[in-house]
Amino acid sequence: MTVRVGVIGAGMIGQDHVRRLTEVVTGAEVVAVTDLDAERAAPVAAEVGARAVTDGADLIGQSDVDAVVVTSWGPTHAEHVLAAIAAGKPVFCEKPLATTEEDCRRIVEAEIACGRRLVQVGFMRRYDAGYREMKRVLDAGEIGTPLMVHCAHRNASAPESYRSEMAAQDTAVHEIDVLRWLLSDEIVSAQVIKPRATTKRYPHLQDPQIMLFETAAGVRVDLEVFVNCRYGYDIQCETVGETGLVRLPDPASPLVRSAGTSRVAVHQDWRDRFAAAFDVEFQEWVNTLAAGVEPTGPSAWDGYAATVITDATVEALHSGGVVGVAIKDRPEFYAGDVR
Ligand code: NAD
Ligand code: ISE
Repeated sequence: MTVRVGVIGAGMIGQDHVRRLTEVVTGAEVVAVTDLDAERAAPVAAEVGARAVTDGADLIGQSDVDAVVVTSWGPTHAEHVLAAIAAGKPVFCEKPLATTEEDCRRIVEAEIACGRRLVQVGFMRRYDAGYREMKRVLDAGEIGTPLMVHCAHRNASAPESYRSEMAAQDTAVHEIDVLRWLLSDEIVSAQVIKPRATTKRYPHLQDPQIMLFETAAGVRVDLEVFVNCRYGYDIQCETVGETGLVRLPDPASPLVRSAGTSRVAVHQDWRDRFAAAFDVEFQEWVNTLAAGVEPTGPSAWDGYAATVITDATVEALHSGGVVGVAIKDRPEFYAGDVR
C-alpha cells in the first residue's frame, strides 16, 4: 500500500521532507502541498507531481490524503494537528508539537478522546545511529547506573530573528527529548548559566548559554548551547555511569592529510548531520502507517513534556534561578511509549 501524504508548510524543512518522501522513503507519495505563501507551495508541489492546495484545513480534508506532515511555523502546529486528529488522520508534526503547554494538552486530550495514536513528533535524534547505540549500551547496563551527562549543541550561526529564548525552545529541545528517551527518566528542574557572550552574535542574543538539568533519578546534565560557534554544526553527548561512559560518535568523515596537516571536516548544518536520521524517521513512520499500526515514535505526550521543560528553561533564563518542571502524571494511554 502506498501512503498518500499531504505536507503543510513548504519552507526549508518542508521542502526537504517532500524530497525525502519522494526520493528516499519507499511506500509513500506526496499528493498535496500547501503554504501560506502560495507561490512557494506551487513549485514544490509541481516538482513531485503533487497539487498545491489552499490551506491546511483544505489539505487535511482532501479524500486522497491518508496522512499529514506539518512543517509550518511552530505557533501554527496546534491548529493543524488538532484538525488532523478531528479528521482521524495520522499526523507527523515537526518540533515543537505546540508552542504552549495549553495547546499541547489540548492535543493530548483530543488524541486520547479519539482512542488511538495518530500523532508523531519530529524528534529525529531518536533515529540517529549513534544515539541508538548509546541507548542500547545504557539499557544493557554496560556503564552501570548513569550519573551525569555532558552535552553540547553548536550551530555555526544564528539569524537576527533568533532570540535568547529560542536556545531552549528551538535548539535545546532536541537534547531535552533525546535525554528523556536515552535515560528513560524525566527532567525535573532547569537552570541557565550565562557565560561571557560571543562578539559574533546579534546584540540582543544571550549566546552561549549553559543549561543545567536534573532528572527524577538525580542525574545531572550540563548542556552548552552555542549557536554562533562559527566553525560548524557540532553535537556532543557523553553519559558517565558508575562503571564507564558512553559517548555519541561524530558522524563518519574521511581524515585528510595534506599540505602538512591532518584534518576531518565538521558538518555545517543539521540537514547533513542528521540526514540519515530523518530518512529512518520517515521510513519507520510510513512503515507503521502502511502496516495499519499506530506510530511508535515520539508521541504527543513527549511533545507536551518537551514544551513544559522548555518553558521552565526559558523561565530559568530570565530568573537566573533553578526552576522546577511540573509535568502531569503520564496518562495510561501513553504507557507503552518507548522510554
Ligand atoms: P521556514 O520558515 O523555512 O518554513 C516554514 C513554512 O511554513 C513557510 O514557508 C511558511 O510560509 C509556512 N507556513 C507558516 N504558517 C503556515 C500555515 N498556517 N499554513 C501553511 N504554511 C504555513 O521554517 P523551517 O525551518 O522549515 O521550520 C519549520 C518547522 O520545522 C519549525 O517548527 C521548526 O522548528 C522545525 N524544524 C525542525 C528541525 C529539526 O531538526 N527537526 C530543523 C529545522 C526546523
Ligand atoms: C533548528 O530549528 C533545529 O531544529 C536544529 O536541529 C537546531 O540545531 C537549530 O539550533 C534550530 O534552530
